[in-house]
This record gives sequence, structure tokens and C-alpha cells, in this order.
Amino acid sequence: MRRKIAAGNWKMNGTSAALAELEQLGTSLPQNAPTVIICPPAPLLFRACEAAKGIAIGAQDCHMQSSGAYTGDISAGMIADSGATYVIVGHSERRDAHEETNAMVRDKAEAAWAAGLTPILCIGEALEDREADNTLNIIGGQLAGSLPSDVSAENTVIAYEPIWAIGTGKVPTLEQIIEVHDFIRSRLIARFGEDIGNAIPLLYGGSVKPDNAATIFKAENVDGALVGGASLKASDFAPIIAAL
Ligand code: G2H
Repeated sequence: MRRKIAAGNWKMNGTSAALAELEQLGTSLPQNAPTVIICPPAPLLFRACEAAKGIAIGAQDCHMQSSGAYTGDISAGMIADSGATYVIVGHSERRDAHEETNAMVRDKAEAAWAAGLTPILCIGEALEDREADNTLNIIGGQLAGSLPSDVSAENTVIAYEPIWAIGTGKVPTLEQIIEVHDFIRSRLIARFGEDIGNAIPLLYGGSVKPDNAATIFKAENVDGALVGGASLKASDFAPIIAAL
């Protein structure tokens, strides 16, 4: 049985007032809830860790170096110092707006491990890749290029997020989600063997909402979701968690 995970990515949304949503979410979790993670903006990390009850906290990015002259960046060690235990690496918004390459994402995942964090490593194809029937090539290349070799079921989570589904309200069909998640699973098994390949949690991300989560979670190789907009309000995120 793989670990079930519901992760919320607040992106650049929320000030300290948003911590009330975190507290409310914590009180609404059922006893047998899956792993729930919230990734708030970096300035909220310390306070989010104090406010979170039964919820793990993650950052949205880290630098690949542990310290140095990198104005505005934060290291994985700083994130761990806040009490956070996860960090998103390689989100398409970082790959796009900050020109992050597969090699940079791999280095960030390794920096996360060195600080004791679990990276949530994101991959996903653009609309033109999907329309050119090139999705699996892109996903295979991103997996090979950005996933380090020392991966284990405990130290890594992978999120498949088709770029064209992010924040757009467009969601792939269940068949499309199944095809990509099954492909990722087969690549993981081919590279790391049955035990590790079968045990790494795979999340789907991209316009997950309370009304589509249960359908998405029907896919055998979907072990949870990375949720953006619908993680900002406890009243939206709680039913997604409940559907898992
Ligand atoms: C995809 C997702 C969160 P949203 O980026 O990572 O955002 O659910 O708003 O599409």
C-alpha cells in the first residue's frame, strides 16, 4: 500500500491571516487522514509550522547550494530550520519563469535530501507537447533528467502536472491521467526496480477541485494530489482530502 498524500501549494498567495485556514484545516482532519502537506509562501514557514496540527509544512522551492551570495533565495537548510519537512522542486512555474532546467531540479532535490527534506518533484508537458502527441517523451525526459539516482520511496514524492491544466480549470480525462501515471510508474520500476519503483508516491496536479477529486483518485497510480487554488480555503481542501 502506497502512502496517500494531499499537498496544497499556496503559490504567492496568503499573508499571516491565512494561517487561520491552516488551523481550521487541522481541526477538520479525520483520524485516519492521509498525509496532508501545506506549502505556504516562504515568509510564513516558521509560523505555519507552529500553527499546523496534524499537517506537514513544505516550501515551494529551494536553492541548490546550502549558503552563499544568492540574494533572495532560500536554502533547504533554512527551510528545515523552520520545521518544514517537504519542498516542491521543479514546479512548471519555476521551470518557466525562472528558467529552471532538469539538471537544476535534480540538484535541488539532492539539496533537499542533504537538509533532511522530502522533495515533491514536479514534471509535466506543455499544451503543444500534448497536441503533438509528445507527452510521454517529455515526461520520460524530465524523469530521467531531474530525478536523482538515490531515490527511495521514503525520500521522494513525484507530482505529474500537465502545464495546460494548471490554474485553467481544464483537467485531463481520467484515461489521460491513467496513461501518464502508468507510464511514470513503469519508468520508475525500470530504473529503480520493483520495490522502490512501486512504492514512490505519485501525485496528480492541475485544477484539482472538490468536484473532480474523487474521479481523479480512481486511477490506480494516482496516490494523491498537488492542489493549488483549491488548497487556499480549508472548506475547499478538506473535501479533496476526504475523497482520497
Ligand atoms: C498546479 C496546481 C498546484 P492549481 O500548479 O501545484 O495548481 O490546482 O491551481 O491548478
